[in-house]
Amino acid sequence: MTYQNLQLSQQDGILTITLNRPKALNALNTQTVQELQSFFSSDYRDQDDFHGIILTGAGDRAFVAGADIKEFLGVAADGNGAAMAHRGQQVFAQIERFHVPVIALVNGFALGGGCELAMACHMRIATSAARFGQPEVNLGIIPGYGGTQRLNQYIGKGKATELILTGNMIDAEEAHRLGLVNHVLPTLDEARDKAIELLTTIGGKGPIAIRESIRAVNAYYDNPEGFATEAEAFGKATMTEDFKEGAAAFVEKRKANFQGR
Ligand code: CO8
Repeated sequence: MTYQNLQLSQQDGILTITLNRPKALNALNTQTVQELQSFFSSDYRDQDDFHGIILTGAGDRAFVAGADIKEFLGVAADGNGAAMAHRGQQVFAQIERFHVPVIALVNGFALGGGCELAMACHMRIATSAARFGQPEVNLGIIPGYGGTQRLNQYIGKGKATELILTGNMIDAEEAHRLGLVNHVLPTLDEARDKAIELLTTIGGKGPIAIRESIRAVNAYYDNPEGFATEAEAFGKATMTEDFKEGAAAFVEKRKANFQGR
């Protein structure tokens, strides 16, 4: 399969997948989500000659700045919000369940769907320039790709609720302190080296042990009801005037004026 928005390169058994829409800060449009689905849809592939994946964003500004607001405004307003969230959740679950470790290498913004994508990976390594957040409330909506579920898992309910309700961003050091990020390194090269070091260590272990460890760790957090509630609530929020106002305010680069309807 050839990809439009994903760049794949492989070295020493480590596959790097780069989301490549730097002008839109690598925002996740439908095409990109479909390409991620296509890549991660297989369970166990005997022919794979890689033992770990680094998932990263192109350019020096962002990992992923969220779902592509300009694109999903039209689709979600047609009443497809819940279905869109559900589809994205399934793709992110494929990443979380992938049989080899996937490390998010975060250099810059990981916001909204971007933070959710990083959280679906098995580990996160950030540069000092990384910024994390779930700013959906600024658009009059809520996280839809598992953010309300996985942020709790990493940083606990109190802090997760604060970030989701305020839309505030945190820097890499705070994300590390809270447990959202595994390691923070000053530069992208150092962060990449750390990801390679971890994946190389893991690559020396038994592949079946690694695969089954991933499966068992995930089992502890398996909560389909929470994800279903999120998709339904996301859909509800996309049907509001507040969402139209929030998205218009983003495009017009101004503060939104929400009316609660
Ligand atoms: N979608 C589309 N375009 C984007 C996005 C985005 N999420 N983020 C940035 N861009 C574009 C900007 O529109 C701008 O384009 P242009 O040059 O044509 O005006 C370009 O990228 C550069 O961005 P800025 O000019 O805004 O750069 P700044 O340095 O001023 O600000 C920020 C950087 C802070 C990252 C700012 O761009 C921002 O706030 N972006 C939006 C972040 C956000 O709200 N993300 C959450 C989106 S909602 C979401 O992810 C929901 C997930 C679940 C969806 C489930 C169903 C689809």
